[in-house]
Amino acid sequence: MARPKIALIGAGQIGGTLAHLAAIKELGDVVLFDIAEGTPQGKSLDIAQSGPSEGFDATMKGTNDYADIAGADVCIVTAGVPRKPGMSRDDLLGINLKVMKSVGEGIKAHAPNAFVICITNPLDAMVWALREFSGLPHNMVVGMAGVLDSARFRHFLSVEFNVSMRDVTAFVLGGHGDTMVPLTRYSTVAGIPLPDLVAMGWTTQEKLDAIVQRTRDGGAEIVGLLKTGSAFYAPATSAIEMAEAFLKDQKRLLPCAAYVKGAYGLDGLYVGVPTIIGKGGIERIVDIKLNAAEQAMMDKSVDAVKGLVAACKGIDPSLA
Ligand code: A3D
Repeated sequence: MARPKIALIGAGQIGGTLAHLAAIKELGDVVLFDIAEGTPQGKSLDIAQSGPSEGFDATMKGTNDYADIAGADVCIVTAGVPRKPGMSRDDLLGINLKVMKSVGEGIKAHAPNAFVICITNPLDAMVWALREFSGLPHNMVVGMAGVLDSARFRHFLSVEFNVSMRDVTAFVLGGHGDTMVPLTRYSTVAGIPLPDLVAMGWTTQEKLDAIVQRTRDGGAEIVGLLKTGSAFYAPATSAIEMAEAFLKDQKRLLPCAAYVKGAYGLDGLYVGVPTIIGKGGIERIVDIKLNAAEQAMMDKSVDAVKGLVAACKGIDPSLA
């Protein structure tokens, strides 16, 4: 049986890390695409040469030609520019929208049956635009943000409680921006919800509020430290988790930027919601009942995403 084919569109910080992880986990043969000549070829060769030590069987190919992604089972898109200190994700909209157009057309022409995971920011608007440009079914195009935002939340919580990260579950919904919605009621330590842990004296409401805010600012904190780019290790592992769920039909319940029509009262918008990922792509959207405060946060987040989608339509009339 042929190995799955994984096409990585963008061979920058996240793209290179994705390629290395995909190889180490033997998820399939990897094609690394970028418009920068030499970068995908050099990174592919370097990663292939880690094979003897790691002991993986996967081929690595670097390319500047979309024809090489032909027949890919999964495409993970990181093409574009990341933010620098002082920039918001939304500042990237104009330049990355043009990139989504060329990437969407490349996928449409060469890998129309792929499960496509978008990482490029501003995430919720870019995954929407990528879907429009590629014309793929909505259930096969998804954005990575919630897995990362939840992982950041889980990490901070595990440090606060001094428990293993494996026992902390957390949900962050809504758009991938300052208005994201960490759901404390649905976040637990081994099933014990965070509000109960506050009542049990494990932490205080003030500390929990500070962790929620740090999660919202999680990307900016790293941008501020790195100064020359944004986070890439955890974003790559998050997308690999999603790709694996698809390739292995794991039916994982993961928060992702999915196309929501009906659930959450939405009428066709990409936004972070709990999803089931299996061989059918996004197989189900889980419509959690939100309380009034959570719904208000979700509404604010949805409005921010709608504003970005409207801005895309303003820039590129073919999207209107
Ligand atoms: P970077 O290391 O700059 O890599 C981007 C790559 O895209 C570069 O190698 C470029 O040459 C390439 N590129 C530019 N235009 C094109 C094009 N038209 N076709 C193909 N390749 C192109 O950035 P990065 O890997 O650090 O980040 C990539 C993207 O992910 C950025 O937009 C970030 O803002 C975003 N990001 C999102 C998250 C989320 O959680 C959603 C987290 C971190 C970064």
